[in-house]
Amino acid sequence: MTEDFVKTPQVQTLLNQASGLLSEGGDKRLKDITRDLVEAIMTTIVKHDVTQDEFWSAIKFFQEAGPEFGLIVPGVGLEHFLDLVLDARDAEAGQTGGTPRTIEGPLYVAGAPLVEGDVNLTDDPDDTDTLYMTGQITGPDQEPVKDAILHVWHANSKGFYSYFDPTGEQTPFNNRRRIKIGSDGRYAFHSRMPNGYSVPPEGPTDRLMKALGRHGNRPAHVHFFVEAPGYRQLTTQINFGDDPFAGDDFAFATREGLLPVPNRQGESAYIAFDFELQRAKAAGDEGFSARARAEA
Ligand code: MBD
Ligand code: FE
Repeated sequence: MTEDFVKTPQVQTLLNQASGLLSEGGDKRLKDITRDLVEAIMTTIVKHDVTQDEFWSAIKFFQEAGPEFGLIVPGVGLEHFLDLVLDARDAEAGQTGGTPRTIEGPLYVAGAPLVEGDVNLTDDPDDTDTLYMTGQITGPDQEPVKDAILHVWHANSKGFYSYFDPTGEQTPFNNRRRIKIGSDGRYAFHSRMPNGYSVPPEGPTDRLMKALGRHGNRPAHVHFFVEAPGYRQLTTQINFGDDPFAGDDFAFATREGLLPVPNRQGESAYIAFDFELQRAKAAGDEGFSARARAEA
């Protein structure tokens, strides 16, 4: 049997019926996308001679994976792919330049304290070195961006994020802040050094990664949203350039220009990193994607 089987009238009619294309109501765009997605699965089944056992074990995997979908999406490269799509659309529209975007990941929590000045991010005890990060947020002509809000979040020295910590040892906004930036665009914060993240051991993502001959580790990193009136919202992160996983991130978030090497001096480490934003052009450029996010 070849993949042409999917193109037979019997299967094509099944696809049109199942995706609602022959029904009156419903959402036309959802019908079109459902149809092509299901057809792609059918084609994959035929192409690889997928057995009954393989198919049903895949379904069982998805049923168990539910809560870890936010990890599987970056793990299989889909979240980075979305960045590549946005980059390509920007290039087509001539909207380029500035600090590269990179993936948000599933561990942001809305509602972190809004603070000003030289900010401490870490509320909870953590016996490790101190990270000092400083820099400036500018626009395309190097003008300081006024009235920005810099959202920062990162893991603790065990690689765990507050709110999502399986040990339950962190307060809800540990290592999470929204920093209100003044008219000079400058920011400064310090915190306990994060360590790299690993997916939950033996969970669905870990099992998938192992079955693919891969791992579920990320280098130590710090996440950012940058928002400011008149500028395009930026989602990005810096990954520590000297981390063993800097060149082998399971989530594909590391990018050229986003891999600073911390300047380590005894128990302190320093990173200087500037953000350059694009100017907002289209409606909605200033705002966030409609992704569902945790809130505390
Ligand atoms: C993370 O901390 C993260 O940043 C991403 C992208 C995926 C999983 C965990
Ligand atoms: Fe992260």
